[in-house]
This record gives sequence, C-alpha cells and structure tokens, in this order.
Amino acid sequence: MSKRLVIVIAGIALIALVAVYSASQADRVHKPDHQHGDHETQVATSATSELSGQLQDGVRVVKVRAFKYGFDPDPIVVKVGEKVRLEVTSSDVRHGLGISDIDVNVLTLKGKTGVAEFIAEEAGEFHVHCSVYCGAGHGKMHGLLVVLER
Ligand SMILES: [Cu+2]
Repeated sequence: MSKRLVIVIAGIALIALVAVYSASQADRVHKPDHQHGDHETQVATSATSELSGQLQDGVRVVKVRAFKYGFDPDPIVVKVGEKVRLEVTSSDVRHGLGISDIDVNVLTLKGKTGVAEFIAEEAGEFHVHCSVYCGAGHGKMHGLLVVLER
C-alpha cells in the first residue's frame, strides 16, 4: 500500500467518525425527553435543579396536577424571594395541596383549578401534603417544594 493511499483511507475514516459522532450528538439534542438507560440519572438530576413553571410579570406561575396519589411536578422548584402562584388542578377527585410550613392550602376538584399565591421567603425544602381525604392512598400523597438559594 502506498503511503498516499494510507493517508487517504485514514482521512476517510476520520470523516466517517466525525459524521457518526455529530449525528449522535444531534440525536441527543432532538430527543431530550426520550432518553433511556444511562442518561436517566442525568435527566433526574437536572430536573430537580430546574425551576418549575414560567415567570409571568415577575410571578413564578406553576401549574400543578394533583392526582391519586401525588402531585406533578414533584418537586416544585422555585427561587427564594420569588412571588409564586400555584395553579392546582385535579385530574380525578377532590384534593388539596397543603404546605403547612408556609401556610398554603388550596383545594381543587376534578378539572377545577385552585390558586395559591405566596412569597418564597425562606430557602429550603418544604413538605407538601394532600389536605383533603381522597381515598386509600391519601396518607401517602406527598410532594416537595424546593426553594433554592439565589
Ligand atoms: Cu388526599
């Protein structure tokens, strides 16, 4: 094999490698919600550090779904100092989203949205519970509010 041919083959191999690599990168970018296997840990970690909902006129609006037996999103993540508006909608029966530590209690019926507004004054983790008896799993219906430091 001539030296020149070897260089050409090496060049083609390199181009192929780069093409495969960038294709796999593009795949990742396009499917952030469909990652499986070893990517799952990474997704879970970034989900807990991401802020929930959207800022609207300086208010963090978070749409929360209450269901038998939990809340979505869970955890609800906000930043300290933010004014927070929780719009809680049940997808099945009557529920309540209660956060005892910050005196929040909002009721919701199936398809009906209850709203709670508060200022996240203190950083930390606050226990969320269901404040309305909703069935056998009611006692296990918990969630978490995470208030991140600035
Ligand atoms: Cu309940």
